[in-house]
Amino acid sequence: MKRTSCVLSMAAALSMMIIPCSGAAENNADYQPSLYFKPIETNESQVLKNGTVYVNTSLLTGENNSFNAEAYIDDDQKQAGHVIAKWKCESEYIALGNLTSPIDWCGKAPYVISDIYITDHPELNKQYVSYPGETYDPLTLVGENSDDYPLAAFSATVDSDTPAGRYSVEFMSGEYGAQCEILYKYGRLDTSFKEFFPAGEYAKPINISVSDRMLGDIDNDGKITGSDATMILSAYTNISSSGESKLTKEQEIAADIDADGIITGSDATLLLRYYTALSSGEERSVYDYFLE
Ligand SMILES: [Ca+2]
Ligand SMILES: [Ca+2]
Repeated sequence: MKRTSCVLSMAAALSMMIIPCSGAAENNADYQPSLYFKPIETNESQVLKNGTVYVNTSLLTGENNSFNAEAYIDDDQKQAGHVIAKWKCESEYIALGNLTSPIDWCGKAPYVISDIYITDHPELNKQYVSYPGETYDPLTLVGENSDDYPLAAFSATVDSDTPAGRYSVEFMSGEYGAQCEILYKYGRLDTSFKEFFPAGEYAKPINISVSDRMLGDIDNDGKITGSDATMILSAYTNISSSGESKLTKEQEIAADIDADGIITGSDATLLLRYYTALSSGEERSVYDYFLE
């Protein structure tokens, strides 16, 4: 913790030295490096096509109710000379833990660096990872790309009593000193810096949909049939006419087949397509089917 605050004040000190940028950054004024997560699915927590994690709480045993995720930096210009990534989960039902250095996780880090600072704050449900640059040069990549290896890995444990709904693990942004920061460096001959504070589309969260049933099984009879698709279609019709789906929250989460946060006709169409495929011998699960 002490070492982390030291790193932060160094970044703050560097930020005061910013002078107008030249070279690579000027030619690509719109460019921004980004941070992203990659969740890893389990039997209980399935990763859908758009990256949303779908958790069926009826499968949670108490022993195995977490999924792992990795945090990455995507920096095509490869000028990052200092990287701080911070993320949090605001729900009391989802606990972040097991923050792990990429060296311990997969044997390699994105950058050649002597110290990676990782700080787990279970009491705040926040995790920090810092790659401090110590010179005017960008950090040296280990692989071809900045995201060949993760910045860090962690776990998210979902309480089996989690109410149905949509949750997220998100990169921190907005408040100086408590946000993600990527500092660009241009080498000894150009000692300027450029600061990025990834947010919005440059720091996408992990969305987590929690329900007590399988995706698409609206009536919770353990299988997907035409009546599930019909229920989605009526919910969509109800929403269009009165704004209310007339489904329970558990059903609403299970009805959002494409996990975009709303129930539309296309959710009904997708589920009907899967049901039709099932009837012709499709063996993949509803999760695997929609991955393609
Ligand atoms: Ca059903
Ligand atoms: Ca939808």
